[in-house]
Amino acid sequence: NGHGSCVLWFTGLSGSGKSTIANAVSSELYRQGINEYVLDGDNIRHGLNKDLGFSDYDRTENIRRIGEVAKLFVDSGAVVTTAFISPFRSDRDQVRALFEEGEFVEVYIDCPIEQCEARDPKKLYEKARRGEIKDFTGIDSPYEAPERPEITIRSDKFSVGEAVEQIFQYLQSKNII
Ligand code: GGZ
Repeated sequence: NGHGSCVLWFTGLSGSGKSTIANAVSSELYRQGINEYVLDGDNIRHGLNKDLGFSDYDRTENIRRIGEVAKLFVDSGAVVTTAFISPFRSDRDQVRALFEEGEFVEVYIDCPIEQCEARDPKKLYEKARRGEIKDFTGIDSPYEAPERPEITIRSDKFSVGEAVEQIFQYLQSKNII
């Protein structure tokens, strides 16, 4: 297992491309024989965190538990990718504090909300605008953008492949892979 470990902690709005880019990074890491794992809504919100919803309290608890799970994977030597909105700066900073210097890599998937709303693959923005979903991030629940993320990706300007390239350059520059 000749590589370092870290968590690539994606943050960004619903529809910004977090899951798509995270899964593309995961595939390429796997292809390169790197011990990697993805934590996302599919394996966390439907399992460990199925008791949690989208109140401020529940989001904070969601992120706290994901941070602890990510730490277990990093301690086992993996490169972990997480894809959650994680809207609160203080929650992300608390997760950062669990890790050694350099192990927590904040990846801001920066996309204007207009673009996310225009894509709206699951029609969730539409529902939020109609008041059918409340506390929706960016509509009636806040999103606090990172101030000093290790990596920022403008997902409205770059392709998924270019985003993956940018993340790999970072991992190589830090001798993680
Ligand atoms: C935001 C919501 C909400 C509300 C359901 N606000 O685009 P998606 O569908 O697939 O991703 C969103 C996902 C967000 O879950 P996270 O665990 O990433 O959120 S957090 O980090 O804030 O805990 C969206 C769907 O769940 N979804 N209701 N009210 N997103």
